[in-house]
Amino acid sequence: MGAKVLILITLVVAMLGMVLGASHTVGASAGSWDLQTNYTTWASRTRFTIGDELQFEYSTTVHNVVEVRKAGYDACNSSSPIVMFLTGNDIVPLAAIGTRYFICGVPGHCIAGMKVQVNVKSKAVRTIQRCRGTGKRFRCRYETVLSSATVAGIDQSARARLGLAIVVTSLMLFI
Ligand SMILES: [Cu+2]
Repeated sequence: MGAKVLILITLVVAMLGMVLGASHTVGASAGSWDLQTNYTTWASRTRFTIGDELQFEYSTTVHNVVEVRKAGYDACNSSSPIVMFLTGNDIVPLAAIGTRYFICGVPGHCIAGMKVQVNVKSKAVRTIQRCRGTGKRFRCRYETVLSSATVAGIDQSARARLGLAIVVTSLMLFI
């Protein structure tokens, strides 16, 4: 009875881990939403998929976040914003495929580099091959993972939990 409840909980946690996306703190880990970080570099090192979220962390006395269209992004013009964020700890869900554009609306900051564009991709599933062994004996198996799993720490742990759930489920079949 108790063991089955535990197994059920493990499975639910694993599934939640798969459904929930990753949270990307803009500029992390070397920076944040500031005048020093290179966001082109940051975005190129991060894979954004549907269900993820961006987190902008900054001092409200110094910066803000304005979501704009491409023209506003290119021209550093925040006069026709899609949304303005002002809390200093803004969570932006990435709910659809496509490119999103964010700039700092404080005069001079966007031109100085406080602008980031994020390309949101579908949560494609792919298969990876995993081998382990010593000497001439190698065992390989194929594993299906979400494409974001190689980048996001959250998804890494979700995959670990899923793996655990599969092991636990297999054990249950033998009991
Ligand atoms: Cu700013």
